[in-house]
Order: sequence, then structure tokens, then C-alpha cells
Amino acid sequence: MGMTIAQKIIKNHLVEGEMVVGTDIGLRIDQTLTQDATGTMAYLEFEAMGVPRVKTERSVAYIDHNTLQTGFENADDHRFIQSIAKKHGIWYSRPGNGICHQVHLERFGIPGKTLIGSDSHTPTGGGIGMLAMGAGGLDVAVAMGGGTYYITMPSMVRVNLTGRLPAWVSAKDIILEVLRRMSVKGGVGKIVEYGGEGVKTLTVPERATITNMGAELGATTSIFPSDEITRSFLKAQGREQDYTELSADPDAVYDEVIEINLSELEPLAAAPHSPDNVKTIEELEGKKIDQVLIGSCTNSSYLDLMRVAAILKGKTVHPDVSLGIAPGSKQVYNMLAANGALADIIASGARILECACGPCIGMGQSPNSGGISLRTFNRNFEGRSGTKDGQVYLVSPETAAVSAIAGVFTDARKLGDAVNIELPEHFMINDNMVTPPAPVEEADSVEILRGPNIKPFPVTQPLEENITAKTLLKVGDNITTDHIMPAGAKILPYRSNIPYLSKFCFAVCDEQFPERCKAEGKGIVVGGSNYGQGSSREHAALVPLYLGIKAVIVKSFARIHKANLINAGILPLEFVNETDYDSIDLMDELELADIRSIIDNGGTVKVTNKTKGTSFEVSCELSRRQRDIILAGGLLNYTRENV
Ligand code: MIC
Ligand code: SF4
Repeated sequence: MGMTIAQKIIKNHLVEGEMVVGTDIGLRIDQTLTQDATGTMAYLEFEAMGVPRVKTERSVAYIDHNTLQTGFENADDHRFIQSIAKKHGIWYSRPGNGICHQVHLERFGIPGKTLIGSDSHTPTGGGIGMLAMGAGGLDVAVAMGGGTYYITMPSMVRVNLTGRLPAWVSAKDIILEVLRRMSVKGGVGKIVEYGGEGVKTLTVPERATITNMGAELGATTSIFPSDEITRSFLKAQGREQDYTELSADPDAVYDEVIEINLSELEPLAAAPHSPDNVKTIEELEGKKIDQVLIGSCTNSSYLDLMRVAAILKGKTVHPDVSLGIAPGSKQVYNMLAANGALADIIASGARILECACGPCIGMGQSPNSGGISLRTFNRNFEGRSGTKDGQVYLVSPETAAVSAIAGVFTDARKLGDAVNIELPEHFMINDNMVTPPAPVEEADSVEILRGPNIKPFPVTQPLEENITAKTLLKVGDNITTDHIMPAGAKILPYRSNIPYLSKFCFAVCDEQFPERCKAEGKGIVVGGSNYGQGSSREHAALVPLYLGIKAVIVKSFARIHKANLINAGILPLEFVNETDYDSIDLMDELELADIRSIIDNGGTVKVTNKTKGTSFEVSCELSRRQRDIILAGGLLNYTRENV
């Protein structure tokens, strides 16, 4: 039987298990990446494992999230990561070099290789045919140490692209259309593979926009074939030697097929507060806007910004609109400066930001109260912009730029004929902001520089025999890790300080939650479906762990968050009958008797609601290895015991 692209890469990297959908498989990881907001924790964990040198083919540490530096914390963390990278064989991309996913695609990604990154948008690498997945910091640390990365073997979705995008309709509109059809939970347990004649009409940066935002489907990853277009991209990056061809076999079998005719697509937007709340620009046309932001790992490539520059050329940003632009990488920034496009952008009145995540993660540029903000980013979760009632719409760079000039939602197709922007034959290559690691013989003398912000991670205990604890929080469907552990300028600098972070846990849903946890000492969280979607931040598990959360009972989990809970030693439980969710109220006392032996031996768990005098069943779907991790009290304990 023929194979899909993803199945071929999985087969080449399979070290444990069989490729049977829904079962656990272990993969060999070729490359890893970290960013600074999850990186400090990942490197502390790597250190705790005691491996002197990374065992991957390439590991890169990027600084792109915490670049606001309003106090010593960020700069200290950067120095820590820089020193630890130098010592342990990791390449270091300095602040100013760009957003991890954009830079990795340009300079390091290789078709057919596996990549895991401590950031949920790592699937960007699927744009050049990598099997690239987001993971928790601890999983990345283990992979750096040469350990296996475990996932559940996903089912395969094929998105069949036909036709060609009309003028001013963009790759962003393709992924918004996929999100409209599949929803933010439609991709859970799946790999989304793109194919069909339409693929040949899309450049690598366009493909990467699509695989990047595939994270919002909840998918394990998304992937494109590696073809002549991939080859010319790599060649233009001076890396033609990294090219290999990769395509699905003609008789490959997919579990699901989605047909999209590119010629029929129109400009779209994801309306507040979810990436799958998709509307057409036509529906929104004429609505007044306050802010436009162009950038983020989804839409900040050379191609994106050249199109934006062409639209802004000779125009002025509307007097009621603030336009901010953050190029994705130094390469992009430099090329725009060299060819004059940056001058057109500046002349229009745009506010140029550094090439980093910036406003995408609430690091500055929060909109005005109730302000309508058009962003080319990938997430519009409530409060993520830093303004609780900010109304964030996710749009293409083209829609963003024309709307910034008009001051209202505007359909870019009004501009008439498309501007033809070609990818350059040679990108400007200058890796002077990537520092290589110290040679092995000098590694011992490299001193690790630690600032006072870096606190040890919470201690975990082996699973107890019985758990009795109160329901300290009850939340609904689609809870994001931004709800569990918010980011933004005020909190992000403390990613290495779990005790401090704990004050903000679930602040968006219930400000009293941390206090309640402190008062009770231990507790259980109850939630709806797709719990933990969004970011890969393991802080969304480590902070609840610190606050004494023993178990999370929900209708269903998002992939990375479930893995992070297991790694932290918190029980991830799912209702057998979803209606039992309704029977639990805040502060109800729940009892999980004999839980240790049930987890060890498998089977459903009976939960007794001691307050209500009722009981219900929950399942705990874990592989043997995951059971052992939970029994040991988390992956670090497990690794210490087993390695
Ligand atoms: C995000 O887009 O939410 C982030 C910030 O990049 C996160 C990582 C983090 O929380 O540090 C992600 O997507 O994984
Ligand atoms: Fe950075 Fe935003 Fe991309 Fe996350 S989604 S990596 S915050 S640019």
C-alpha cells in the first residue's frame, strides 16, 4: 500500500511501536528548536538530565519572545540560554535575528527530517516537507539528550488543492478556509497533508503560512511535499544540498479528504476570539478599525512584506489607525532595507518594530479599550493582545495593508491587478547573528550565567494511592493555555520563576483561583472539550502542579497540553459520559480511590463526588510508558529512575 509524505518520514524515524493509528509511537528526532519563553525551563531540565552534549543533528536556541526587557529578567535569561547553548552544543540565534520559525525555515530546516520545538508553531517547517511538531520543553530536553519523542500515531487528512489563488487572495485565506471547515479541534490526532495541482502554485513562504497556522487546528502537524519549488527556495538560501524530493505515493490512503478550489477563495478573517470564527471580508467591509499589525511567524516573510510595501507605496496610513510592522527575520528586514521597500513602508507612516514575536504575544502594542485590531497573526484568544476587551481579527497581510490605509475593513481585490512579487534568486545570507557552540574540548570551561530570576522547577511526588481533593475550578470548552497561564509583557519575563507565575494562573477565568489553591493545598480542575489548546507552554502544567493540582478532568484534551500534564505528573482524565460534567460544582469534593493501582493496571477510574453523594467514571488513556511517568511523578523523575 502506498504511503503519505508524513508516513514515509515517520517510517524512517520509527524507533518504537507500529504505525497503527491511535497507538503510541516513538520517533528519532533530528533537529530541535527552543525559544526564550519556554527555553530557560527546557535547558534547566536538560541540565538536570546531566547529558554533556546534545545528540541531535542540529539544535538551535532562539531569542525572539521576551525582547521587551523592562527589567533585568529577560536579559538574564538570554545570557543563561546563550551560555548553556555554547556549553552543550546548541546553536544560538541572538535577539534581533528574528522569530524562531521564520529563521529556522530560512536557515536550518531540511526536508524529510524530524524537528520538535518548544513552541506550538514548530509545524512551520512542514512548509519545506519536514515532520515538525510542537512539544513541551521537557520533551525537547529529552530529544536533545538523544531520547525518543513519543506521539500517538495520527490519522492522515489530505487537503487537495486545485486551481490558483485569485489576485489579492492569500495563503492566509487558505488556512482560514481550512479552519472554517475543520474548527480548532478538528485536527486533534491528525496530520494535515497538502497535495494536488494547486500546491505547485504556492511558494515556500506561502506553504509555511499554512503549516504554521495548522497549529490552530489542533493537528499534530501539517506538511507539504518537497518539490522543485522547495529546491529553488533552498537554493536561494544557499542550501541546495539540503534538498530531497518528497511526495505522497499515488495510492497513498488518507482517512479524510478535503477539497479546496483555490480559484474560488476570497479574503477571509477570523473574528474574535477564536481562529475558527471565520467571516468573509465582504461581510465586514466598511467596519471601522483602530489598529493594524503585520508580522508574527505566520505572515512576516519577504514575500508578505514586499506585497505590503507595494500596497503602502505612496499612501498614508489612515489618521485613526496605528499600523505596526515586525519583519520575521533579519534576512527579511535587511532585504527590504536594501531594495527600498522599507523606505516605502516608513514613508506611509507605519511604526517599524524589531523582528521578534512582539505584539503577537502581548509584548507591547496592546490596542485601545474595545479597539478593533487587524493582525496577520495566528491567535486571537481573548486578552492575548494585552487589552481584555480588544477585538482581534486575523487577516492576510494584503487585507491588513489596504485596511490600514482605508481605516475600515477593506477587500484588497479592489486594488485590481495583482502586483507580481517574485521570490529572489538569492536571499541575502548573513548568519552573523547565529553563534556556533563551543568546540567539545572547550565546553568544560564555559561558565553558565544564571540570573536571580531563575528559580528551580517544582518538585514532584510519585502518584499517591488515593486522591481526595476539591474542585477548585470549573471551566468550559476550548480553554487555551493562554487562559491557564497567560503571557504578555507583565508576566512573560517570569517564565523561569514558577512561584511568581502562579499568581496569574487562570486569571482570565477566575482571579481567585491561585488563592483558593493556596488555601486548600491541593485540588482538581474540571473542564470541557479541547482543554489546553494553543501554546505548547509547559508552564500551563508546571504552574498548576506548583499550586497543588492533582488531576484535570475534562471532556477532551489538546495534544501538547495532555503530554505536558503527564510530564508534570498531573493525572489527565476524561469523562466517560460527557453529561457527568454538569453534575460537578465548584468546591465539590472528589475522591479517586485506589488510583495508583488503577493507573498501573489500566481501566476506568471511579470518581466519587463526596459533596453530592454521586459517582461517575473517567478514563485515563495512557500508554505503558505514560503510566510509568505518572506513577513516578513526572518525566524528570521517570528519566532519573530509568536512565
Ligand atoms: C504562542 O504563540 O502562544 C507562543 C508564545 O509562541 C507559545 C509558546 C510559549 O508560550 O512560550 C506557543 O505557541 O507554543
Ligand atoms: Fe512568536 Fe506569535 Fe509565533 Fe508564538 S505565534 S512563535 S508568539 S510570533
